[in-house]
Amino acid sequence: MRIKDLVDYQKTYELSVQEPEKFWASIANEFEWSKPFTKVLDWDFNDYSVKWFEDGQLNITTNCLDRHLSSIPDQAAIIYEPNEPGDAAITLTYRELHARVCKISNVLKSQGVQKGDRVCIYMPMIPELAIAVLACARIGAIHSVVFGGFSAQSISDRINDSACKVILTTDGAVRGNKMIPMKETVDDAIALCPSVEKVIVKRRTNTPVSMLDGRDIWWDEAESEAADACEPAIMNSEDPLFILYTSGSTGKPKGVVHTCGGYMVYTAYTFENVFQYNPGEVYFCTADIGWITGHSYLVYGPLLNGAISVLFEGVPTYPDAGRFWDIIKRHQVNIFYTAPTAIRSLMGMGNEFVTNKDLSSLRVLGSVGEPLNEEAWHWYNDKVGHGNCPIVDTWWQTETGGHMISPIAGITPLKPAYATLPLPGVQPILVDENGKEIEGNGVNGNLCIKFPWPGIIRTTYGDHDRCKSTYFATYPGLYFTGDGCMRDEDGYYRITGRVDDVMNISGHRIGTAEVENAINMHTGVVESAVVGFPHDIKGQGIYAYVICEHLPENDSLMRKDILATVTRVIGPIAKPDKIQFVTGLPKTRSGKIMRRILRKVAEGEFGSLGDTSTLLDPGVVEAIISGAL
Ligand code: 7RM
Repeated sequence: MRIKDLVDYQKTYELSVQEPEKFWASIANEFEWSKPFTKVLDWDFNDYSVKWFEDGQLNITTNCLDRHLSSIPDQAAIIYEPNEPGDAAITLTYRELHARVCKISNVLKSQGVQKGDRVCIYMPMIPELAIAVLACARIGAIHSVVFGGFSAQSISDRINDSACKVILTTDGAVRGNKMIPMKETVDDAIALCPSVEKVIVKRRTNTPVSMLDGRDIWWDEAESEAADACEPAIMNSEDPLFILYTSGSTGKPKGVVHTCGGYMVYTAYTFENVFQYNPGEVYFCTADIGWITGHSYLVYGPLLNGAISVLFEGVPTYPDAGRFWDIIKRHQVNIFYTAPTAIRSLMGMGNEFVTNKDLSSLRVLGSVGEPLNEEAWHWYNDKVGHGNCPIVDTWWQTETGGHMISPIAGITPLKPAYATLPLPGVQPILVDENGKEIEGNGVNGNLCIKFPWPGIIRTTYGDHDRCKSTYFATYPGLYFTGDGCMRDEDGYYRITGRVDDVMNISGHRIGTAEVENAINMHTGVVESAVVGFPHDIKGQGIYAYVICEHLPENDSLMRKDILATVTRVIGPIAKPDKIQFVTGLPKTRSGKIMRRILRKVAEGEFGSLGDTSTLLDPGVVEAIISGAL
């Protein structure tokens, strides 16, 4: 079901709105189901529940792997580009990937993992991370990948929330010129995780690690003894496929649950259409598999389409800021998908790293994670795409499973900094604070979606009420995205950023409350308030206002100590860029922190603080401003 041109897009979009069940059923029927579905959709956005292809049965790995064995067994599925540019890249064909996934499936089974069990994966970007994900899916275990940059505390919170039975990790990791411990961090994490029975450790760095007898086993030994065939578990369409934790405006990150059938159909459809993927093309997504982009558009979407997916272990600036371009040349990449923060940081390092590179293989460029500003759009278009690669600025979320508002490469007329138009099956609506629809064009509002699509979040693990209240209670009957959005005169959508207390730091979602809780754990801290502020490279930076018991004697040491605490509690990605010690916070009479004012001060806008009449103590604001100057 590939969209051919703009007229076809319009016709397809119409059909998807008029007859959504017919539309999605015809796409879903292109896959292999062990039992075909007869019912397409059941939904309720008020008492939230959504079911797609409910009575169908399938295994997503049959569709990612087995299905390609008769047609393209010797074609590359994954090309692994190691951290060191001098090390040989490793290609896994569909046949090889299938065999290795089966082996690890058998290893997991032999370690007691059963259908429905939760398995945590904490690994660097090596092929075994993708293999681990697919092995879980093959036996019906629910994977929960935790990004390799998170702290031991974050891992144990996530493991405990979903009672994972097994964790897969490595001895260590290499990223750029840094060596990073992995097993050691896992050891610290699971000291507080009673559910964990086994730890499976892949060798990567040959760093010495402690291996507990009876609990810890070596991946390589276990894999070498395992059989290379494993029958896929037969899953109901609505059985959970994975949990992925993501930050919200309150409390601890929540476990977003995606299910087998709908997620498969949605990631496959959007991958093929948005990138207009052609058989045999090489596709390179720079996201880590620890985030939703890596799940949907490095592993599942590409493999479902029999694509060739490049998996890069390192960082964009090692050994220098030309690394991405060297990889594109080396593997003759046709489609390149990255984040605005990477584009901006490479742009800042000078054109000499990109201008002399052979990028002639490129056909399509993509962007994801945060707004792509015009300056970065033009640099990407001119210096990387040489003016002849469409840029697909894809707007979507962990909760949406796949692309929602995005150009279709080469088909949708582009506008810099716009996600452009909704994909087939996606029905956006803008509402005001009272939930009233804002109709017409040339308007701004809160972005909601009014009809389900197959990739929509099903629940937040272990707490369905949290799912209902987070996404379906703000505007009854609608899925609320948390984003602000403008619809211009042409009906084109431009995402303006979060309207809740979620920050977007280099494309990573971090809740202000999470960072505050971490800062408040530091000894001597009484209270803190955290806001995002505009940052040239990261998109947003983190600004923390901190009240201490006593004004610190050594400001700079106290700042460093607080950063160490945040790193320990969450991870280095949540470290504030600025810490300002204050003696009071602007609060309303009811005790609510007025973040609006703190955001203005963080932006350096002291003149236009807006309405401050509800402040309990207006003097506090003057003190904060003079401290910020
Ligand atoms: C895929 C992903 C989701 C949040 C989302 C937005 C922001 C993502 C774009 C974007 C503007 C884009 N999942 N966002 N893509 N903003 N243009 N193309 O990033 O769950 O980690 O984050 O990211 O605010 O709500 S996520």
